[in-house]
Amino acid sequence: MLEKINSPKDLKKLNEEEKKQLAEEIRKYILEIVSENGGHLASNLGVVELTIALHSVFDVSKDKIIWDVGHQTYVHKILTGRKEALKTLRQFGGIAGFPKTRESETDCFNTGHSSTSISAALGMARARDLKGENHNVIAVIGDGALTGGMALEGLNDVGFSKCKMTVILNDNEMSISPNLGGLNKFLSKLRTKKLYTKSNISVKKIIWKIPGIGKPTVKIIQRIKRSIKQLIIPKMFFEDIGFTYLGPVDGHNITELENILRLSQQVQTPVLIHVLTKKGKGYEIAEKSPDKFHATGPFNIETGEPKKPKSPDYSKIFGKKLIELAEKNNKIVAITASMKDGTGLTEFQKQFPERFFDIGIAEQHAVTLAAGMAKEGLIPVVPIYSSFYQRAYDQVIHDVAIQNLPVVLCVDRAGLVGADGETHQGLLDMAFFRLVPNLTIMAPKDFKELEDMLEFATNLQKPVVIRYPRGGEDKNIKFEIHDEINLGKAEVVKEFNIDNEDKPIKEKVTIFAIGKSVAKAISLAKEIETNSEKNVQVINIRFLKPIDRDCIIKALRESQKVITIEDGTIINGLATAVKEIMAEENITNVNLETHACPDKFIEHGSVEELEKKYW
Ligand SMILES: Cc1ncc(C[n+]2csc(CCOP(=O)(O)OP(=O)(O)O)c2C)c(N)n1
Repeated sequence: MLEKINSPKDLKKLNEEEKKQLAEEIRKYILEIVSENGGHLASNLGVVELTIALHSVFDVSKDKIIWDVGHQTYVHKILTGRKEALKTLRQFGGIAGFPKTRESETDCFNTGHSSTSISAALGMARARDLKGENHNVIAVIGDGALTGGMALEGLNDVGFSKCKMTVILNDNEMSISPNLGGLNKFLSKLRTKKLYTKSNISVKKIIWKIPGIGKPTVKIIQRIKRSIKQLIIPKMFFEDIGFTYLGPVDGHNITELENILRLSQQVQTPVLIHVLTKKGKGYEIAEKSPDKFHATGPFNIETGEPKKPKSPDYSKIFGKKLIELAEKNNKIVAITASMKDGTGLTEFQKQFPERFFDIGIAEQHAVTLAAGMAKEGLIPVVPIYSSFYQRAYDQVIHDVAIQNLPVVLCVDRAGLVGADGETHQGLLDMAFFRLVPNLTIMAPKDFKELEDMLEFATNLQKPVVIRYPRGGEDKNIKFEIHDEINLGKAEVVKEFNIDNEDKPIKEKVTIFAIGKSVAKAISLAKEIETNSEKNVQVINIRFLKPIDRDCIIKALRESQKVITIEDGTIINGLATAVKEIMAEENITNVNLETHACPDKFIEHGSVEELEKKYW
């Protein structure tokens, strides 16, 4: 079947049995590709039938489907002419793991961060109405993404708008880990309802079509249905805020899905279709561990084991050290926005369940929650990926920094992250946090320094950012020097060589580096000294803020050349800080070379490939 499908038009020619067969072939195809390239497996296996049904009923040459987060669009890509290209999934120069408008017109809106689809869809629906057009707009959102504040802001407005649009709630009871919270409790009540079937849908459909009485009759039925629901499910939230709720429907039954989607087309106001799916469907190993197979590196299909053994990474080191600190200090609490495993908090939860809070995909709430806790004397530690901290910027400013509250903001996945591309690169955090008064900003050169910084931060009694990269330490550099952490003090990790007569020194070079770039600076220093007669010192800046001004001025005065290296954007990071000091101190006789990422959104590829291209 898969061979016959080159566009959604081909799909429309298939009968029920053929579509079922296609679904199985697509599963196998995705499994093979993700086991080779890595990627988001379980979420894609869960939406195979839903995607087939959507493309069977709607016409994406005019209808708009917006996929929330967008990590579950591999099936959509296969069905919209990118079957072969999917073999290059997430590779440098290959197809992206998320929807990209530049890749296909059928990717009508870029996503990557959670909970944006409903707002974007409503925007498109309102634009359609103002332009007098007539197509369908559909947002597909998971129960995890529904926990994000933006999704609820969107629902609120859609319900009020009375716009014709559809929200498909893909409910698999999982975020990355099991979905938690009050909304999940509410959904679990809906899940226990009898599933919608073809027969009760078609009766309604027929009534709808009777001229004159169709619509009023359906409205009466809806009202009765609603009041019955009110009896069974106290407060039918979706209907109360302005949606027609349809479902729940079996998300692995293509025919039932198509029926309910066709029915939704007839409703002229907002519809929410509740679709029940299984994350990892069809691959038993992923069905059993959907969290492990949410996003995975290459793995062996037979066993599910990773092809490359996992080595220690910054997130794990962070999690381990936090447990050690929390054992000694019972004020320490940890908050995660639905990223318990990714941020290294799994063991912390086991050890301190009452001091661990998984609050849903809600970074803004996470930070203000932490501020509240800090105000009352706790020491909240909040690890969030760099690109998702973008969500919580105002909360960091308004709730944490202005009140100078002791929240430890741990910026995980800082710098280039690789295969997830533009939306996930952590290149902006130094730049945007540097603007915020009262924040202390640090970055460790290795695991040991992360541990020291975390201990320092939990004792600081001020708001503090610690940023660290994805993955592990630089394999080629082992640091012997670990000076004690002192607020605003840099560390010399390689001194100038002693001047001697056999090898006279022509030029002194200082390299300033921060975070993982310090290891690169050591390699660069060796390279310069091997290939020239220059004498190089390397300074680990440690604190982007407050920056060690005295140390920088001293180095600027004694060097003929200065190099800065940082794993962030060139704007408003370390290079900018050094340039500011040079201007303020009127130091003009130093040659400055900067290494940072350009002022550009950086595509997907391996970290090594991207570093080579951009760093
Ligand atoms: C703002 C933001 N925070 C965190 C993430 C990381 N993330 C990606 S998918 C996901 C879970 C999504 O769950 P759900 O919407 O239910 O989709 P499923 O994978 O279960 O199909 C999370 C937390 C993100 N993409 N965006």
